[in-house]
Amino acid sequence: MAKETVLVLGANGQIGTELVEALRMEYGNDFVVASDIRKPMEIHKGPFEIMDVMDENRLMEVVKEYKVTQIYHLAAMLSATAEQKIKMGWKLNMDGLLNVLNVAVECKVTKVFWPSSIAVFGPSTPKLNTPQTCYMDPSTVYGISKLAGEHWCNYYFNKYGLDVRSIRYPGLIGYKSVPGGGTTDYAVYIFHEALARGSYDCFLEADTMLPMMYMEDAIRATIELMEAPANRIKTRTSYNLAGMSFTPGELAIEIRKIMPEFKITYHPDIRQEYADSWPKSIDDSVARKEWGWQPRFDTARLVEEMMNHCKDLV
Ligand code: AKB
Repeated sequence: MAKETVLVLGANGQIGTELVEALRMEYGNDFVVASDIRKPMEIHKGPFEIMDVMDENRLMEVVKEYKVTQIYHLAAMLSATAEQKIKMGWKLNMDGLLNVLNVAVECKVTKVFWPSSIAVFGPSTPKLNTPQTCYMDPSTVYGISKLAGEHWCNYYFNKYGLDVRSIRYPGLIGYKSVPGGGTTDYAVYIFHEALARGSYDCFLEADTMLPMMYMEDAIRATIELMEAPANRIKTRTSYNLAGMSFTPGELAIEIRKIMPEFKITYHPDIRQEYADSWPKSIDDSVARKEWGWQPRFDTARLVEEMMNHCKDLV
């Protein structure tokens, strides 16, 4: 196998923290360059570069210096934050992606990964078992940027032959890192609060069903997609991916199986609107068929893992 050098942009974020670790196991510490706009809290076990993805020249410099062959571009503003900072959210999510795609073509990077989201769907999209291809009318800046980004990926594939691959992540839940500025974040905070205080005040209604995934599944899916033979990747916008679906009320019931005294209250805020516009469950049959995707974690197993691991953090 040809030697790969991987660059991860947004390495300090929720996905980046875990992805860098997994990629370093796969490719070796020295062959995975982590980068972010700030130094990480923990010292990375391999190369780290401070970089703003908005700076195309600096990106080009780093790609050339390390002879990067693959880029994972994770730097983005999530749904709730982007609604507060509309222009900045659009600029970071769009210009950042275009910089990465341009540099990848210019420097002959062989593969690019870019995350899309269930936020590409909107109020007119079928809510149950949302198909891979259907009507999409995103109602958040984040969702609009992700839908446009999917089409930019497809454009670069068709026009320049750039091997760009993408997943529409559902809400991601892991214990190694915390999310920031998203709508599905409640499903991470609930575990930390349950263990710290025995209770959680949820910003979504009890019956708000959303598609979710345990981080271990999401990281494995990402690497499996990137390592799949190119001829199996027929979808160059982004793949639907499902793990599980639950409501805050159902999650609380699962937590009570381990912690019977756990209490939950509900005070929905503006994020309820974003959640209400998104699917409740996802049809990922295209990803299963084209590159063999299979989730391993259901809600019960996720709760068990999160309660076990988060208790060491309290
Ligand atoms: C968010 O809530 O904004 C993200 C997402 C669904 O992409 N987790």
